[in-house]
Amino acid sequence: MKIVNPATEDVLADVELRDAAEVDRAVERARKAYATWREVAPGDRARLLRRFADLVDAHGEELAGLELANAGHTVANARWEAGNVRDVLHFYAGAPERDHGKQIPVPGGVNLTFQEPMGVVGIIVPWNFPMVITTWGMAPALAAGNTVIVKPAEWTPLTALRLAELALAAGLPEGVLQVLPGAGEVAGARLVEHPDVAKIVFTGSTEVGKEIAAKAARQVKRVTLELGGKSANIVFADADLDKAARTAPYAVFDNAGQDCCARSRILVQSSVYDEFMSLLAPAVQGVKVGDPRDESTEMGPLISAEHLDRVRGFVEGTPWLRGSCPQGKGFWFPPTVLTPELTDRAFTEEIFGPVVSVVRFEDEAQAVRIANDTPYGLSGSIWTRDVGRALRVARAVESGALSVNSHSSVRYWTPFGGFKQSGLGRELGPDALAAFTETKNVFISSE
Ligand code: TXE
Repeated sequence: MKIVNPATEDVLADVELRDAAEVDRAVERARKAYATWREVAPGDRARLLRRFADLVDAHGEELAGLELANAGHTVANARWEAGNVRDVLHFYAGAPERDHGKQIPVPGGVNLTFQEPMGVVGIIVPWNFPMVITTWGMAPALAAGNTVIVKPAEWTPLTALRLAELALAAGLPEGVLQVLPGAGEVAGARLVEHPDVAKIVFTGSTEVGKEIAAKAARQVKRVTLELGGKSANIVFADADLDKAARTAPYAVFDNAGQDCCARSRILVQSSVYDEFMSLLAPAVQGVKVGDPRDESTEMGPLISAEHLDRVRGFVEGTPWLRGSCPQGKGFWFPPTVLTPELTDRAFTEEIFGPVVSVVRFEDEAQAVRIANDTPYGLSGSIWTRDVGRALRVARAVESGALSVNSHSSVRYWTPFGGFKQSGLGRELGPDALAAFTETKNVFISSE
C-alpha cells in the first residue's frame, strides 16, 4: 500500500499489507518468544526497555520527522510525541520491579498472590497518534512480561515499524515485539479472533470497538478499548474568559481535531456568551495552519482525502466562523466554528476534524445535563474561579479525564481512559500494568 504525506500527497513508502496467515505465523513467533521473555528477570527486562528508551531518545528527531511526514503532525507536536514514547518506556521499564504480589494472612498456611503476564498481546492502533498510542500499550505490556504484536493503521505504519527496529537494536529478543501492517478487517480481525492472543488493546472508532468487544467476548478475551469522544469545554461566567477563549481553539484544533480528547463542544454561560465569542473569533483566526515542518505552524492537514470529505460533510451552510488554510495539494480543512442546535449532527457526532460547536447554557445544572447528553465520556474542561463549582461539576460530568482551567488530558503517570462508550479500562498511570497481568492466588498448606 502506498503511504502518503497528507500535507503534500507525496508517496513516502510502499508498505506490504500482511494477510491472516502472516498474522498466524507472527502469533506463533510471539508465543515462542513469550516462553523465554516471561522468565527474564524483571531487572533485566527493565534494562532492555531502558536501552530501548535511550535509542528512541537518540533517534527522537528521526521519529518526529517520520510522524510529521506520515501523519501530518506539526513539528512541535511530533517532537513532544517522540519524547513521550521515550518517557513512557522509561516509566514502565522499572514497573515490574515494583509490581509485588501480596502475602495475605490466612489460617492453616500461607497465601500469596502473583501478577502473571498474560501471553501474546495484540495492539490495534489508529492513525491519529500512531507512535504514542503504540507505545501506551506496548510499554506496560512488555514490561509485565508479555510479547506484543502491533497492527498499525493502514495509513500510518512508519513510526511503529521504526520502533520495532529500534527495539531489536536495543537487544529485545526476536519475536518479543512485532509490527504487522495490514488491513483492519484482515490482519486486525485475525488478531482479535486468534485463540492464542490473550488480550487486545484497541484504539479507534466506537463502531469498530464494539465489534471487537463482541468478538473478544466469545473467547472471554481481555480487551482495553479507547474509543471516540465528544468532549465538553464548559465556560462559566466567572471564568478567566480571556484565557478560556484564547486556549479553546488549541483544545480542539490540535492535530487538526483528530484527537479523541478534542473539546469539540464549547458550552458557554449565556450571560458571557457574546463576550466569549468576541474573544474566540480572533483566537481561531490566529491559528496558524500550514506546512507542518515550519516551527511556527500550529495545525497541519487532515490524514486523507476520504477523511477530508467526511469532515466536510458535517459543515452545511455558512459556519459562524471559518479560519484559513493552504489551498492546493494536501488534505486541508480550515478551523471552523459552528453555532448549532443541540440536536444537530455536528453537535452530537464525533467529527474528528477542526470543527467546534458552541452552544449556550443558563446554569450549572443545565451545563452538566448538556455535557452528559452524549454516549461518549472521554475528557472535558471546566472553566470557573469558583473552587466548589469546579469540584461539583468535575464530579458530575461522566468523563474519564477532566481538567479545570486547563485543557490537558494526558500525563503518562496519571490514568487515561473513557466512561460510557468512550472506552473500557485505563491506559497510562500506575495501574496500566494491571491491565497486562492476571492475578494468581496460591495457598500453601502448613499442615
Ligand atoms: O477508525 P477504525 P478509522 C473515529 C473518528 C474517525 C473514525 C474512523 O471519528 O473519523 O473513527 O476512523 C483497525 N477488526 N476514530 O476508520 O476503523 C484499523 O485498521 C480489527 C476515533 O480509521 O476504528 C485501524 O488500525 N481491527 C479514534 C484501527 O482499527 C480493525 C481514533 C482503527 O480504525 C477492524 C481513530 C476490524 N474489523 C478513529 N476495522 C479516537 N477517538 O481516538 C478496522 N480496524
